[in-house]
Amino acid sequence: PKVIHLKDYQAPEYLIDETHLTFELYEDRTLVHAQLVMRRNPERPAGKLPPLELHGQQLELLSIALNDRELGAGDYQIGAECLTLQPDSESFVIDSSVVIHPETNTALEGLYKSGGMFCTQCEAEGFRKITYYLDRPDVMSKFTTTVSAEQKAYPVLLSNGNPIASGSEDNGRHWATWEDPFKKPAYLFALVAGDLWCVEDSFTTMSGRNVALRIYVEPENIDKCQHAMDSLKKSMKWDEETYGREYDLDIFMIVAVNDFNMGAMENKGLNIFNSSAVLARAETATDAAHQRVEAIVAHEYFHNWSGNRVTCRDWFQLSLKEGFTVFRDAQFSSDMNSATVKRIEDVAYLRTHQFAEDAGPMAHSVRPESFIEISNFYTLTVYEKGAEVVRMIQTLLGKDDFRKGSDLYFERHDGQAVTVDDFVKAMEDANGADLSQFKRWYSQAGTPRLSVSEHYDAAAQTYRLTFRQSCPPTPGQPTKQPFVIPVELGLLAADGADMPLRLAGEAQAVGTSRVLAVTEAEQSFTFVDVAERPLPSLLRGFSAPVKLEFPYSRDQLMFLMQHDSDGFNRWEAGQQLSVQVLQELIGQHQRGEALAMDERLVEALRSVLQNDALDPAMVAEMLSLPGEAYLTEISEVADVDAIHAAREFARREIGSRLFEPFYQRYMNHREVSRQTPYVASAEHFARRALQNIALAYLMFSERADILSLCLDQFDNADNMTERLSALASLTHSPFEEKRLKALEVFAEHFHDNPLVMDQWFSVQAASPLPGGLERVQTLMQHPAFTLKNPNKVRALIGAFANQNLVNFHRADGAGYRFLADQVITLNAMNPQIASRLLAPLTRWRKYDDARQALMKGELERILASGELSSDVYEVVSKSLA
Ligand code: B3K
Ligand code: ZN
Repeated sequence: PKVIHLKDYQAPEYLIDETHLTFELYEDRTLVHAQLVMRRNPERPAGKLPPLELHGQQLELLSIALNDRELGAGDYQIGAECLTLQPDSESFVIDSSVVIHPETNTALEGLYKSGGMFCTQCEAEGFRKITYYLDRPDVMSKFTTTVSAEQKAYPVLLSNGNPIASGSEDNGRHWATWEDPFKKPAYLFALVAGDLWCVEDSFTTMSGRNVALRIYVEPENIDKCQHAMDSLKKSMKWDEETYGREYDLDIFMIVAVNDFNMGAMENKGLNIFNSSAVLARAETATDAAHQRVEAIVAHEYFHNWSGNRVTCRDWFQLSLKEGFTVFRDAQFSSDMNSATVKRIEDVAYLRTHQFAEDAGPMAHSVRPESFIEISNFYTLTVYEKGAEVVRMIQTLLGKDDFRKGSDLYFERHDGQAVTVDDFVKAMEDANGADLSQFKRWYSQAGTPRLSVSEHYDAAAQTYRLTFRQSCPPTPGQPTKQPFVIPVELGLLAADGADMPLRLAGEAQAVGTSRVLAVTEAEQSFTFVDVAERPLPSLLRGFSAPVKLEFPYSRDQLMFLMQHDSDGFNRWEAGQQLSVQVLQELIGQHQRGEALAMDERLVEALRSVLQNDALDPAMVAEMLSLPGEAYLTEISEVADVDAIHAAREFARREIGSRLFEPFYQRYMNHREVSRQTPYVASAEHFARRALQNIALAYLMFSERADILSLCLDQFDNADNMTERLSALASLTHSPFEEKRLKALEVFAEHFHDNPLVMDQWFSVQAASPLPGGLERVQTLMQHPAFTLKNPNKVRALIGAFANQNLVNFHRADGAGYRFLADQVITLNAMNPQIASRLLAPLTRWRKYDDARQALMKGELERILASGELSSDVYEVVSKSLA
């Protein structure tokens, strides 16, 4: 396999001004005709015409013509990845016809069939599986697309842009032609043909244009589109208000498909979505699913500017569109819901999963230097850390100046394929800022550590904070230069109030919460007029993606939990307190001692639980102990069993010590839920979140009356959030008979709803009760399960390997063997899913010697298993390096 390097980037030799495509869809083959109006790239050196290399994979060539002259076998060469020919003029037209086989395409890349419909996924390099083309994002072209298919099975024929013509033939077939007036790279191409129904609405843009909005789904799902439609309209409005971005076509379409490798795809004017990211209604989708739909609809819509109008020059720049768009969708979600809760969720996710990636064998910078398979680089680092990097730019510049920068970026680069450097340059030029050192966030991998020490001088009334930053080595990067780390902070007085902040040298205090930029390996800041010894609140809102170290005592953390004016840091103090307590329990378990938990955590949580002034969503977040995966990430060597035992013990202890307040909260909230029709809004999410976490804690009591409450909620809830939480609590409980009965009733009721069945698989896959692997193996035989559907693979196998740590890591290695077997099977079917599924095995360095050997053994077995896709090969070989 070939390694591709950023440093080797060259502009294309040829450009494609116009692309005219014709698809003839049949059950056993598809014919694709492509007419490409091409010319030499004026930006490349003049002189002799270089050969033209068109990308193409798995294509059966029927004919190819240059300027209407049919080419013979001697006029071109076909390899596994390219067709090469020699143009004889600066401008020319290529006509090609190929046969492809969407009906047998299980990789779900290029043109494929999902159930009874045809659909496409071209990003990153899927278009080359459709026709011969310059399949690279810096080649932007205007497309027209004609699709023809049998009318009865495929009444709906869609592509990018606006419909311009359609008709029927007398053989039962019909056709439609679509024209996209905007130049775009091939990765944004889309086609859909199927028997679909649509929900229709409209949006009037800021300049008064009317845009038709359509969500296409299979007929049985037509009642599950309203939430996505509402989310779309909110997103369109928000992007106008927040970024001044208006939609540009007369129609915007979303299509939901069941078999899809990721969440969704931002194809111009025709977004294609995993049905799990569109369909949502109270009875079948949880609150979390509703919020995910809202966020993904927004994300894909926002790409119309950050991605489509301004796109990436090459795939090393992926974070240009992804980091920025994740940042934009996070801002949107925090404006629509509780901003603090959204931040807590994002940070918990980043610290658990992206930090693990950054510490593992696949660690790479936000702008990677090289790759074997680009599909492997749609990562937490490119997306989530990329979003943090954009967020830091906003924190350093301030909101208004950030907006000036984004305005300049969109204006300057509209219609272009650009780089991360261009983005940063726009931010600099709009504000006269210098972000040259800051750009190390794009080039250096790894999670920086920031350790902080303090010195208070009572006589001088000064308070000095000293910051030391370092960053561990990552593959290919043994040493790192200092980052620019924005640290938002405040100083709390003994009464809990924020003190005014005046740095030495300043004429007066500037606010009570401010951002300091740490730029050196070691750097101190001295505050003056500090009348009493303060308690620092550091990295407010998680102002930088670093590991902060400050020697807080448990009492200080409890104080911050009560008083910090920053909501995020109140939660963070609680997490740190929990981590300290859990680590103590882990140690006790490892030494074979009886577990005994620090009272103070229980008391701190009691006061949170009894505080009616707090947003219930915040209370729910604060009552959630750090997850096992996070405890793993922060361990030097993770002791899976001790982590699980400690956390379970703590949860039981909290459940029993706080039984009364939990019971009260539960009864109150359940009563309101009973009397209120389902609403998908922050206030209602919050109530249900606290109700359900209370139920989970109460269930630890194993009391019959609590079991009845749980069963009642399971049987009678009018929404999936309550029903599924009750099922999850039962599934993790020792009431075997009730648990099996509930699972059976649920499956009976929802067997024809694949997305609900995914939840059913996940709940069981994640259950820590002994015998987890065997349960998962049995479930793989269930009629609703198939390896061909990525959602099913994620729901069952993914949930087992990522969320059921005690069972996956069982000491005999059977969990690892099982996962490797699935990876080997999927490697041939769907390389992208196979490569993602194997991530847990790549983390072998975190475990004890025996487990390390077992995990590596499975990676070696995958490597030796035969012909590997580039996707799986890259991840396995790098993990063993
Ligand atoms: N841009 C797509 C991801 C495509 C992944 C291709 N392997 C979805 C998104 O980030 O919006
Ligand atoms: Zn995206």
